[in-house]
This record gives sequence, C-alpha cells and structure tokens, in this order.
Amino acid sequence: MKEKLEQIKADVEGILKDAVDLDTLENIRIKYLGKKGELTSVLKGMGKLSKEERPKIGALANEIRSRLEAELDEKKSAISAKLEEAKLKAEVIDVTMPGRKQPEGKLHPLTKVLNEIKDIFIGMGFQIADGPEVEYDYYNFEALNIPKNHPSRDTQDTFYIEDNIVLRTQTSGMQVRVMEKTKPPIRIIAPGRVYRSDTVDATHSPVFHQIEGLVVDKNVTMADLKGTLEMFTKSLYGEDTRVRFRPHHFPFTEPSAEMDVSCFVCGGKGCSVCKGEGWIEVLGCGMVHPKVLANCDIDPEEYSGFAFGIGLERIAMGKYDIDDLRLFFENDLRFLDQF
Ligand code: 2NL
Repeated sequence: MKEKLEQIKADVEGILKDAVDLDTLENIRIKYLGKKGELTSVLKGMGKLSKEERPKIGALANEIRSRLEAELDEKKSAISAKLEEAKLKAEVIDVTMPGRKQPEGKLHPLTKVLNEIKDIFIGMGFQIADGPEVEYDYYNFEALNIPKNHPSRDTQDTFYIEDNIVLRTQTSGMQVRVMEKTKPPIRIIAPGRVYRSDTVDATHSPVFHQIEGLVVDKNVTMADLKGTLEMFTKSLYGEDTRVRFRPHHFPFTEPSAEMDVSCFVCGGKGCSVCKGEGWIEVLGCGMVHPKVLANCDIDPEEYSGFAFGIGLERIAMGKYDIDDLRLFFENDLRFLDQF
C-alpha cells in the first residue's frame, strides 16, 4: 500500500513537471486526488491493514495528499502567470502613443446664430412654431393683407407650384395658422427657410432664412414691441448696443418700422461695415394689422399684437464679418471649419 501511495506521488509529480496548461492540472487533480481518484481508492483498502500499520499509512496518505495539493497549486500559479505574461506580450499597448484624431463635425454658422436667437426668445417666454415650406397662397399672402396686385406677389419674386400654391416667401403662414388655432395670449417665433425668385449674388439668394416673431394679447402696444426688440438686440450684440426705429411700410403691420442697431464694429462712430452711418438695419416690424387679426378670427377691438421679421443671413454676416451670402450655401469645409 505504501508503494502504491509512493507510486501515485511519483506519477503525479512526473506529469506535473511537464504540464503546461490548466486543463491538464485539473485532470490530474480529478484523476488522483478527486473523490473517485486513485488516492481515495487506495485508502478504501485501508480496512485490510493491521492496527499498527493503519495510522502510519493514513498519515502517509494525508501527507502525500497535502504535498500533491500544494504542488498542484504551485504549478497552477506558475502556469497562470506564464499564460498571463504571454497574453500581455501578444497584446502590447503603447499607452504613450498619440491618439488618432477623429474628424469633428461642427454646426453650420447659420444654425449657431439661429440657436442663439431662439434661446434669447425662449428666455422671454416665446414658443417655436414650425410649418410647411410649400404653402397656400392664402397663408402666404391673402391672410396677411397682401393684395392681389402687390409687387411681392409678382412671379418675379415668388416661386409658384400651382395657381394657389407657392414656396413660402416668408414664414408668416405658420403664425397665421397659430392665430387661427390659438386663443391669445400668443408669443411665438417662426424660423425657417424661405424662397424668392432672386438671381444669386453676394447679397441675394433664392433660398434664405427668416425668423418671424408674433405677440398677440390684450393691450399689446408699440412700447412692448420696442422693449422686446431692444432686449433681444442687447442680448445678441451686447448691453451697449442701441436701437432706433424708422417708419416703414408693410401690408401686414400698421404702423410699420425698420429697426437699426448701433454698429457692432465701431459702436456708432462710422466705419466700413456700417458705411459711415453708425447704424445697421437688422429687422422689419410693426403692430399687426387689424385686418390680419380679423382674418384669423381674432377680434381687433379686443386684442392687439406686434410682429417682426429678421433675416438670419444678414445677422450672421454681421456677426461673423462675412461679406458674401453664397458662402453659407456652398458648404465648402474650409469656410465651415472656421466656426
Ligand atoms: C422684414 C419684415 C416682417 C412681419 C414680418 C408678420 C406676421 C404676421 C402678422 C404681421 Cl402673422 N406681421 N410679420 C411683420 C413685420 C415685418 O418682416 O423685413 N423681414 C426680413
């Protein structure tokens, strides 16, 4: 029995010496030291031994078991370490290597300026309105008190899809829809693409962007218009900016005005950007014409409102000192990357 035990020990140690993977170790453990392993089966024969021999063999068996278990453990650690080392060698990572630069997208300058303008009006309690670019004649013109013989209706200015359907020339149609559906108070801005049949040059494009605003409530006055637009201007161009209003005419507002801001380059002294004027025109505005309110089923005796229209390209050109409108639409990355 003693020889058998010594034999097991020698066998295990022999195999262990050459073992190179963890599976082999586990198989050895099961085969020799497991519950149904060889060591156990030898010990099962202990009953046949004499009283004197039994404790000696028992002690020897225990000693061999713990020796072998210790050797197995040791070998296991050694193999694990070797495997780990091999793995690390195979996947060398140089953490000091500089990363590959990922191309980074940017917002279009018009989007940036639009976001800024939206944020300012949202901060004043306005909501954003959205609507179709292909619009009925009614919403683009008629509801806005633009008479049939008005020059802006001329086919020279408007793209007609059908007799009574156009590509919108302004975003007012969205505001008319809101007025039709909503009981005042109304406070909205309507940004979007608009179309006019213009020949392309540095300051004209058949597609451009407008942000219109509309406020309708009881007792809205010209003072509200001026206060709101002055606050907007100071937020966009800085606290020191001044505004002035000049009388103007639009069919959909009465009275109407154009608003200038003190030149954001020279502060009003006169320079090449404001062409010596000290002022730069930024938007058109006015009190909503009573006929327009009535067209939308809002009683002009009870409610009044103001409206304004801002050309997005013009604002962006001023803000970023861009002298050619076409740059916004050519999508040349050398231009767009600068913003
Ligand atoms: C300009 C002038 C303007 C409006 C747009 C408007 C809309 C409704 C009712 C009344 Cl629903 N008015 N819009 C008012 C005044 C001026 O735009 O020069 N835009 C670039």
